[in-house]
Amino acid sequence: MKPHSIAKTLLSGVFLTACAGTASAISIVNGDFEAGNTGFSSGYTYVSPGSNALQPPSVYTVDTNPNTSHPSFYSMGDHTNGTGKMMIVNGDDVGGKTVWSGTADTNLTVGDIYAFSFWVASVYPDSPALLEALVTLTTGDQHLGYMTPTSGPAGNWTQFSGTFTATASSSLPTGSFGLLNLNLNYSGNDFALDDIEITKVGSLPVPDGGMTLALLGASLGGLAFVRRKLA
Ligand SMILES: [Ca+2]
Ligand SMILES: [Ca+2]
Repeated sequence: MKPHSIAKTLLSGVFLTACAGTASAISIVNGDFEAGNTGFSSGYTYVSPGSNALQPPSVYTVDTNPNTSHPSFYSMGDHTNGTGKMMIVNGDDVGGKTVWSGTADTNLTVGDIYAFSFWVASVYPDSPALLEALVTLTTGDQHLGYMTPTSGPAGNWTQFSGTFTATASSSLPTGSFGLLNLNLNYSGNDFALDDIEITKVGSLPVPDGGMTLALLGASLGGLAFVRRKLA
């Protein structure tokens, strides 16, 4: 692990401990897809749901059952309540396209720590997708992690969650979030997304004397120690 990574881990751990109990949800615009094909953008081509609509690769729809739009896709419900809508994607075999990108509907607060999360399910047994989550702040794209859904059985939803600290200036307060698919297989590579959310999980301590400052001092001291040891 690089010194920088160790330092970030140490700081996050201290801050989260100092601010336990502050978790709260912030909505991603249409993150549950119940409003249909609106409130987000995609580099893929939208198709209306219907027989064989979800082929060839690089297309998506928003609907209640993947099997409605591809005869080989699972018959399954969404994650929200089992009968709602989800984004259903036939993964592209050419790289570089954003599968989904969207924004929070509430301003982020600089210094707060957030978890970006989404649910994903494979809708075909072969070659599950490899999704990369990014948050874009004024400082640029920040990698949040990778997620591969378990292939089958139908409706096997799994959740990704990655944390970041809002360090950008207020010029992009809501941040923006993106999902890429790094699996470029033509066959298989089909998946559904649902319930994309952002949750505040902690914050930088407010300097108020006493315990908070003591924790901050301890964390910075630890950081300096790690950097010295690994320099
Ligand atoms: Ca849904
Ligand atoms: Ca496919």
